[in-house]
Amino acid sequence: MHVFFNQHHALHHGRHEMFRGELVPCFEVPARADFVLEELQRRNLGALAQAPDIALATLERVHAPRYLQFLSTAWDEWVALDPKNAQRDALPSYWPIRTFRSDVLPASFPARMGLFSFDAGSPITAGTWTAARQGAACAVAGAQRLLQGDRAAFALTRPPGHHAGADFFGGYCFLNNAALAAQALRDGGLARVAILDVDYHHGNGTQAIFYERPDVFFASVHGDPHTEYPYYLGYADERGAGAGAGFNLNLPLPRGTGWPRWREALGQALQAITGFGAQALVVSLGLDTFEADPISGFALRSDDYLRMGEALAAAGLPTLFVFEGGYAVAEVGVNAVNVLQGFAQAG
Ligand code: SP5
Ligand code: ZN
Repeated sequence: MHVFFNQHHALHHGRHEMFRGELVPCFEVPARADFVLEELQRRNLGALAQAPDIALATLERVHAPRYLQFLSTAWDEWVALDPKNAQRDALPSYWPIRTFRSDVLPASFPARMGLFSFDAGSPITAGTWTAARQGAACAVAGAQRLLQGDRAAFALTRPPGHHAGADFFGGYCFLNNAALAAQALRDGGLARVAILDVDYHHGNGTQAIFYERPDVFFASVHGDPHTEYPYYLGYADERGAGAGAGFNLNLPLPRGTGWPRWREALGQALQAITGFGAQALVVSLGLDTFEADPISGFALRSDDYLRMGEALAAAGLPTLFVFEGGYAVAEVGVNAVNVLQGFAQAG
């Protein structure tokens, strides 16, 4: 299986995120991707391949031009506010919640930062734009492998992507790698594409991007948003809207959920995807369902990820894995590669 590793990922290196009134060290750290790469090499799984740069027009298939414009200049604008900002991460402080306008683009950079984000946990750093763009390039390159007939590919992207919407960042995500890959599969000629999101957190950005579309089915198994981030989306009654009605499936599960119940939900999601008639599958592969994850509440064990890979293989679809969350840093490599190995050995 081809592995597209974002060689620029470490250029995105947030120092702090806001948590309960304090700046705490970021959970989403560069070492995460390095551990996955090391484990791939240890098991001799996957052929490392280089992704070509991604064109702005490809990003615009999913993201709004004014958002991309913001993101591409954000760091320079942040430092222009105060040269001392070069030593600090950029975090938003203001948000245009209901009754405020979002059609006007304020001249103020902090005001625009809030317009294009939904939390204070996703710092922008000097290399965020370069890293995010190259991560997206890896996802799209993986999609191209499937279009060329490969059974599977792995986009080892960082920063993650599934919380990012068409015009907002948040949840450590800036560009929606999985959505860009699904769109590339559509643009490459596949009529029906499915995205299955197995990250602990609901993929609110991906859902929103495809919510009114019948050509990309979105299914997600995640912590119940009544108690879990991102709180404001991911409920079971969200089934899609307009032409997309019926093409969105959320399977929220309570904190403490272990493998047997999780596996049942996966089966339900895969059945819906098969029924939809998907021609290819994009898996938003978060490993924060692991029992030792520091910010999540499920109880999957390392061996369960082998079974997860086998179950995904049984769907019989060309499959692109896109790396998302997973913050038990020392174990994230073993868990991610277990999914890939379970998948590869099943067929
Ligand atoms: C891609 C992804 O997995 N993003 C997740 C973003 C979650 N951000 C909110 C984190 C809340 C931190 N809670 C800390 C609990 C410490 N015990
Ligand atoms: Zn997550």
